[in-house]
Amino acid sequence: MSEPDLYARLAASMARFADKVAIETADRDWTYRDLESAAARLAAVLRNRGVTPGERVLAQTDKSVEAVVLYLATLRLGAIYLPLNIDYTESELAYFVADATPVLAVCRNASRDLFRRIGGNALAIATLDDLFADLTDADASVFARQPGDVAAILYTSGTTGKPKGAMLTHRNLVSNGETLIDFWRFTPDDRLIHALPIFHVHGLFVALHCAFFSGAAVIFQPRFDPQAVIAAMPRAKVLMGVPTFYIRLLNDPAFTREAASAMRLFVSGSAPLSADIHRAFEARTGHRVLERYGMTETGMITSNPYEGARKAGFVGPPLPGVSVRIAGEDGAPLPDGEVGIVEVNGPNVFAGYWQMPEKTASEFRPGGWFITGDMGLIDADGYVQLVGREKDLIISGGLNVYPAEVEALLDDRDDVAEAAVIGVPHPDFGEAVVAVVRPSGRLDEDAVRADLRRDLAGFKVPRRIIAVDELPRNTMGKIQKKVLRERYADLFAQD
Ligand code: MLC
Ligand code: AMP
Repeated sequence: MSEPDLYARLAASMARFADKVAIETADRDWTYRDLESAAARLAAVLRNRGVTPGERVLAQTDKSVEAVVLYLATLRLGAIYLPLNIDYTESELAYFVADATPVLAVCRNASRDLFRRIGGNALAIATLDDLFADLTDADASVFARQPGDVAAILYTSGTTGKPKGAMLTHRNLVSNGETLIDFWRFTPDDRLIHALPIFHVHGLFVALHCAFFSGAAVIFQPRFDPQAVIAAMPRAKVLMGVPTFYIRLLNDPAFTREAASAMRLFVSGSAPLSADIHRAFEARTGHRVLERYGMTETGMITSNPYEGARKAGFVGPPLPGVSVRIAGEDGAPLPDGEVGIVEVNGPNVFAGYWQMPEKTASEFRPGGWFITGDMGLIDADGYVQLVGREKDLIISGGLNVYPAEVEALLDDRDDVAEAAVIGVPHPDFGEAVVAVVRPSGRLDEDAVRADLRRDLAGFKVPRRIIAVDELPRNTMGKIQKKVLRERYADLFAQD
């Protein structure tokens, strides 16, 4: 059989498991037939609103099954899905709209005017309610795509410059999904607790595709609430989360060995799971969290084994079909055990950044090796251990913050002479964003944070803004962030 496109792969599951529950919410159950039928009819509505194959459909919506149907309907039309964090502000959104030139923005009712301002005449605007109110019996036929065609664009920020739209192809998403359902032993009997946002790789592709490709059921929760997750566990089998989920579960006394006894698998990723949390989780529940490593540009790269040693502090060997090597700054591969930059190759690696051929070229080595910017080593057992990042990136609660973006806004202010934004250890978020600034006048920390919040999504706003007389510099005059990270390492330390 030829390689299916993503919609064909999903449609095969939706047909095969038609009578099974695909998604369970507090209000109703959706069978796979319900999903397929809604996607087919919503696709007709999208087509009437001007969506054609290859065009971008922007989605900035609350988490709902209707939003999942929008994703499926977009794929059915052969269009490109472009999900965005609900927390993004007007200036952030203006960039994405200008860069990706979507034909349709699906947004919250409260954001209509905003999208009208930034979108101009070429952008159609609708809420999910608008679109669903237009559903009729008419459906749109499936537009088949080639494996190398783009299915989705997900924006990731950059160390310098503007966010980049990672183009994920049908092959990327189908191959990674197939690999994961085999590797993590998904079956139609599984039930996955879904408490992640659906605008990132983790909640949208890893979690939903594992369930949908295997005909499993999703227990769909609007956001991560430890009590709701614990309440769902007796009838669930799998949880996928960022480390903050596991930290918060352990902080809840209701999370006991009994509460977790029906579960077969806890997966963690998107940020480092500390060895301490891994061990505390095992001591509490008897389960060893299965940590895996991935990236927007590559999908999932490595995973600890389902059977076999799940090593605390390691992200496991490369997934089947995925190749990983450790390289020096010059791209020369390093022997096992040596620390270098992690490079990845395989059918999971993205097609490049949307309309940025030069940026794309600079992040690949010859032969298709993608430079992740993560630092790591491969041990004698073939397991990857991540030891840090070469890229100047902060990961807070599984969400990425690039210091340059925050520093640029701070540097623009009259009351700030210069600023350095760093990540420091945080007991809940893993890392927290902190700004260390040299003021050029009176500086009111709360006012600065409030101003930043107007331009930045909440998770990017520094938790603390610390005024200092002088920022430490090396002999080249460059700010020494390492010194600052050490100085403020205990800022959020728990007693
Ligand atoms: C929310 N806030 C955060 C935050 N999330 N601040 C720092 N870091 C975060 N991660 C801010 C909000 O803006 C708000 O600020 C305040 O905290 C409370 O918001 P909230 O919505 O109540 O927060 P909460 O529900 O507690 O969310 C925390 C969280 C959530 C950890 C549950 O962020 C989450 O679900 N994270 C998962 C992200 C994810 O899916 N990452 C995968 C990326 S894919 P204010 O000021 O507005 O009040 C990837 C590849 C891979 O990395 O390998 O998977
Ligand atoms: P994103 O750009 O949101 O896709 O984030 C990808 C980055 O998240 C990777 O480059 C890593 O730095 C980080 N990451 C993902 N999974 C893990 C993990 N298990 N351990 C450590 N870092 C991780």
